Amino acid sequence: MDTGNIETAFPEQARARVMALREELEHHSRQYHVLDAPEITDAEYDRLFRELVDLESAYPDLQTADSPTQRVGGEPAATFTKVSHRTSMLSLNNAFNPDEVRDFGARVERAIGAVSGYVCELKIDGLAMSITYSRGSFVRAATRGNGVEGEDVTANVRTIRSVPRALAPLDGGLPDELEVRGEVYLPKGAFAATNTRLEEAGKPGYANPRSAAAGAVRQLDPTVTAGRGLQTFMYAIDPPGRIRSQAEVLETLAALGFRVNPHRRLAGSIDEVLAFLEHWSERRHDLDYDTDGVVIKVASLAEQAELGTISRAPRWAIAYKFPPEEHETQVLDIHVQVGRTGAVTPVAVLEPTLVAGSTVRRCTLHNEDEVARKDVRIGDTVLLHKAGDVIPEIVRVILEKRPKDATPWQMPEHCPACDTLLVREQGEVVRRCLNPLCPAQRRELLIHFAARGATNIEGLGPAVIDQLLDLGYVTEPADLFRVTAEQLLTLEGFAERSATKLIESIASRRRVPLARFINALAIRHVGEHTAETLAAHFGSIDALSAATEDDLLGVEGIGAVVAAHMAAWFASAEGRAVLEHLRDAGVEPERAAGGGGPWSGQNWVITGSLEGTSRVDAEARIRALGGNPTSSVSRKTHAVVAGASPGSKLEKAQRLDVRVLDEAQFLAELEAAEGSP
Ligand code: 3BD
Repeated sequence: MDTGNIETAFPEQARARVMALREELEHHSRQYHVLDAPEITDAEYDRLFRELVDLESAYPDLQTADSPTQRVGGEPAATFTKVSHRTSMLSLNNAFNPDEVRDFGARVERAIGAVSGYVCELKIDGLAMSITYSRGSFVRAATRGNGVEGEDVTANVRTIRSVPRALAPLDGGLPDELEVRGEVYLPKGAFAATNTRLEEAGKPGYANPRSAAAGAVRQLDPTVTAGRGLQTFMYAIDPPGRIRSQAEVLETLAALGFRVNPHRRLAGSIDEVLAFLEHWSERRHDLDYDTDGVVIKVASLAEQAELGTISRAPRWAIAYKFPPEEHETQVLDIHVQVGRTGAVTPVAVLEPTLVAGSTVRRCTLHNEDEVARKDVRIGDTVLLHKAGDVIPEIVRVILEKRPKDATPWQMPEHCPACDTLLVREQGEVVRRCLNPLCPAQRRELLIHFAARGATNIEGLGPAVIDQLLDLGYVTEPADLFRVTAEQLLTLEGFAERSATKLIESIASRRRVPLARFINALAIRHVGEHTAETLAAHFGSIDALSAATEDDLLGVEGIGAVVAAHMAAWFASAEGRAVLEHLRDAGVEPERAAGGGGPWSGQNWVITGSLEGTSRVDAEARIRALGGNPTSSVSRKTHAVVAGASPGSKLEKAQRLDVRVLDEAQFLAELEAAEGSP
């Protein structure tokens, strides 16, 4: 329904729509702010929000204090300690077009007369954060939450490299307590990498960089946060001391050691502001982070104070929202694609269209539930956008343009490649082809095997693999090592020299690092990261294939699902055949450095102080034997060494029934192991 209809609608209808919109917005706001699990795009949310704003202004009688339009932000979630902000974090009014920006300028000038200038800042689509320094040292970080109360995420924010632990000295000194505010975000590249990693581990990826950033900030384990690559831009400081303008705020933040966005402009007039908006509407996709608009602030702090705030939004600032980068296109077909682990994914084939700087031809529909939820049909016209400017996504179907004969799409019951009945396991959203001989899986497996991150065979991409498969030269990874130059010459695009070159390149990959070899096997849930862990732990493919499910569970970072899949793969006839054939073809993964040794796979914890040796030395000796010195006690701990005044780790070891040694026993075992062959 658009506002054009609403103006002629009866108030009863308007009331019903307002109620429905409020309920819907309430729901999506919670999904977004509290659960980090948005179900609709930001653009869609904005559209609903806007519709409600328009309705409420058309029918002021329908306004209520508890409407989402009167409140911004979500309730903080329960898992982190709550903290009250010293002064509440304000929200921003939005402008959705240049006229509304002009209106803002007019309001400001009506209130205070001439304005000395505006500062334009890119609006980073991240998470608003407050960081407190006490006598120049980082002491606390809190999310914005509902603006009054947020969550204490100190331990996680401490891991972000661009957040200084100690402030740089400032001319004129620093107040004892200083608060800075800004945005924590995930660069587009780090967003893509996070999703790849999650998906490798069989977990769903994040919908966009913003929710990925929220996910990283709200991890219970700070080491996970540290590995995600969060970044920051700061824009506010409190108290401002002798600072007199927003431009100086940004300069001071940079001088203190914070990251400040370089793309800003001091505009003397609203026309200059509009020029900045126009410039960045077009160029925003070139940036390595998502920006959803521009924040325009009256530059002078004195003028800001004069303008004041109304219902927690400053009258001296406004957020201009870029028009959503959405394009209409047509769904030409819906294919189903079989992945290397048999997962079957519906993919929309689209009329090629330019979105956020590149042409989109295909777009994943994830799974059958998702297709049903959006009710995407072949022939439909859809609205397309890109999450994080990276991942194309169908926002919704434009129902008015649906062909009359379009029918709901249905997932095939059988594998499109081998006709095997597809299986949807309990609790899973995907259907899988479980036929290990499925040609589509085999193709994906071979492509994966030769790809970067796996054996990395230069010159052996999908096009060559497809031909090798078609001609019957290969069916499994080991066959790649037996392909001859004569065979290659029968392929399209090969001559004497290129054939020899590829043969050499394949031969050179008979020896690859163990981690890449493990990754190349394409075992479900085992990606690059897990493969590294396993290689470091077991040191050789023989040790790994001999490991029981329990052994695997004992490896730090390996969970029950991965352990079960690994064990099943190595026990299966197909898995064993793949390995044996590779061995017969002369493939020999390189032993991982540091792997092997008599203590291979053992996690050791040292607690308390040692007298006869230093902790660093003791840990080095554990490592030399193949063991892992770790810091926390769990059921996966092999043994705990209790030195003097051991503390809570000893208690935990006793509680979990983990073996405890004193220093003398430990040294005796060390020496015995070091003496063993
Ligand atoms: C940015 C308020 C003021 C200090 C209030 C003027 C609403 C998120 O890059 N300046 C920026 C950015 C955000 C800002 C202010 N300047 N407020 C700003 C901001 N360059 N994103 N925000 N915020 C921060 C918010 N967040 C979650 C829910 C509701 N509102």
